Amino acid sequence: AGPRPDGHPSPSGPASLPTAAGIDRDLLPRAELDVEAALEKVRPLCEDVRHRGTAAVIEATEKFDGVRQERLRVPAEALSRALEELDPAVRAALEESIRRARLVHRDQRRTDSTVRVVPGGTVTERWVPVERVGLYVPGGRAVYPSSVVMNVVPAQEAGVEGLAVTSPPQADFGNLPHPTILAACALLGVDEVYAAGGAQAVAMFAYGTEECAPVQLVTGPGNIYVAAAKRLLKGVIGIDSEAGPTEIAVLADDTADPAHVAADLISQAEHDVVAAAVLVTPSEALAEAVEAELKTQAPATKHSERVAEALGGRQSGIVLVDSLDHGLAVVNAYAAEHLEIQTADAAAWAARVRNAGAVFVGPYSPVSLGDYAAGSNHVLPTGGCACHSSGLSVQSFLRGIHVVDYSKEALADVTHHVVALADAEDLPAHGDALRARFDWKVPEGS
Ligand code: HSO
Ligand code: ZN
Repeated sequence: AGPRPDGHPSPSGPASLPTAAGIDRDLLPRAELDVEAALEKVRPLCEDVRHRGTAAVIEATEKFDGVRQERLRVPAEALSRALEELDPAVRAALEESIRRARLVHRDQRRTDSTVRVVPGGTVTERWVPVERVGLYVPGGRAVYPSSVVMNVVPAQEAGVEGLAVTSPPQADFGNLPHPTILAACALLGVDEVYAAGGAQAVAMFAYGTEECAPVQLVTGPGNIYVAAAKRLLKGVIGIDSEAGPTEIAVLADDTADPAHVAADLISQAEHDVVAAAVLVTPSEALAEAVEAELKTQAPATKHSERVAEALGGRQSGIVLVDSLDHGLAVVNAYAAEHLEIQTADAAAWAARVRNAGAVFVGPYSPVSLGDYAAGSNHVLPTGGCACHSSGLSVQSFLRGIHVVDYSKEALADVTHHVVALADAEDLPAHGDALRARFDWKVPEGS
């Protein structure tokens, strides 16, 4: 990346970052996505789907995807056919990916817990899955059956009963979603699949149509119109966090293999011209060696143009730091979606990471492993959101409900406190609701 027009230091070359304690997050450049601008475009479309249902989705699909459909629901035969025709090596890989993800996500399940607050007074936390969830799977250039796994497995392990998947129809595949997407659904036992994409698909999930019952939660990444529809309909439905461009940060010292570091940076740059690939290192020798590796590896990769644009963008670069401690402060401030630690004693450094979507420890845990087959989830917070949010998990599909159960005596014992606080808030009827149960007296506190 070249020098920045706003006068901030460029991430390539020695950056004049402040001390480890006070990293200015504005010094760490990021790609920006203008979802707000798309909101006005998707608003009438969502309203139309709300009022006219399937017909509106079909019309929008014809307009935006150039595909004319009779119905949106993918027939069961198409799902089983896609699975039969799936390349056996891809099937085996998907099965292993599902198996590992299940192991990890099953362990995230929560058990109800009851706290006896006082004799006769309990609060139980009950974990209840969302009833019906809609999963958006992008189509077109990005065909990610792995993302079907990463969304469906936690939902299923959480106990979600109604699970519907939607993905844009592809003219090349008989106006159905990409066959690998259909096969992944079939492997996971998801039989409710729709051939719809864009904002109209999110509206279909949110409001329901003749074909598709409304869902309570929509997850999954999509283009800017999908993101805008999710933002617009949030409240009608719950949504997962908005997925921004992929990011990889690597914290490395001179024990790291520059060829591996470069390959990992390129792997995520491959996603998008606005993907971010950042190396943070105190070693000038490593920085130079990685730069040399990038110069040979990047032009040789299949999507070299996309990769070159991503690596050359202002969101990518090499940050030279004074020490690994300084580097740790930088990566914590950056809060990358993916953070690799390629240093001596990598596990100890990883333990000190506070902000990252997921951390990949040591030379044999590259991000690509996590993308497909580590067992971890690859739907992770981007854009710095890792400092307050987590990736997709079983928890994303559960709600914890407090169940309060007090006896007469237990309520009597605390009534004077409730009355005192209600009066302090000038909400005396709140206190009266308790006093009414005790002949309008305030029982003496114990
Ligand atoms: N790295 C992406 C996930 C993905 N990679 C899907 C390949 N396929 C965001 O975590
Ligand atoms: Zn990836």
